Amino acid sequence: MMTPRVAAIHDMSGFGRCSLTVAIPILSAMGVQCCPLPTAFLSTHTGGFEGFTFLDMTDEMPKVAAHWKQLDLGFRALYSGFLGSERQIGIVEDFIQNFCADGTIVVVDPVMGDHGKVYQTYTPAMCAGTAHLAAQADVITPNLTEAALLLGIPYEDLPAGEAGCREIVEKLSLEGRRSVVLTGAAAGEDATGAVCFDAADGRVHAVQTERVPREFHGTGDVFASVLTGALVQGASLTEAARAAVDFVKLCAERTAAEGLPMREGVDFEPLLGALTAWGART
Ligand code: PXL
Repeated sequence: MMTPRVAAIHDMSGFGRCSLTVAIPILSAMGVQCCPLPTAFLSTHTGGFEGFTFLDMTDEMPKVAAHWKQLDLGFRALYSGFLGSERQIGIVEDFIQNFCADGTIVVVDPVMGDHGKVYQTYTPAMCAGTAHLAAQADVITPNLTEAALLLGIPYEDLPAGEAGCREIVEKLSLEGRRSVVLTGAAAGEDATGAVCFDAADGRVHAVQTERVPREFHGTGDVFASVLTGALVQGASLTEAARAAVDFVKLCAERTAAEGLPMREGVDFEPLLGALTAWGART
């Protein structure tokens, strides 16, 4: 079997473990070839660092897409995340149009914010554009902050509890046409994980684990990367969400035990071995 290939449209942040520095090693460990299409190059991510550099790659992206098209490259999944400019919304939409074939899985992580706050570089126009882009996805992976932005309601007004999460994913499913994996979604006290609407069966599934009582940066990127890798390797949405929930939990436990500063992300590198069974072939 050919090694499945994914186009990963995210920023590259040199320090802080997020986006491409997470997606590339995770997909590789899962036996998936990751082809990065960087949206920006930053010295660090924007959560908890002052004075980060930001090189916008908007002008480069259509040229990369055109070369890949000329090479007739095909991708099993298209996976987008943090974008660097408003113009990139249309560029990513064009990319999806151009590279979507039979069986291509389009995963859009509608990266916009966390903990009720919008990220520093995300303008209101970029948030509106992200909702537009997400309409082209087969699967979206918002956290609660992003779910509120996609629904156009204040974060504080999100429906609460497991019943609330179920309501949110159903509302975000575009009448059942799109799968939704809501992250950081607790179905009970001391629990956390994902609540998923699966467009394949029209049902909502809660995929939960015990909560590690601390906040971490970059867990959304770890989660969405494992989810994408598992989907590409043939898992159902619920199986993929289970793999992602379990791996993030493993990372959170290790990072909490080490007392790593939040802005350094989760210490996932020593744990990549837990993912390699996904890529094992006889
Ligand atoms: O983890 C999402 C993310 C990705 N990329 C950059 C970020 C963030 C969140 O802060 O700053 C550059």
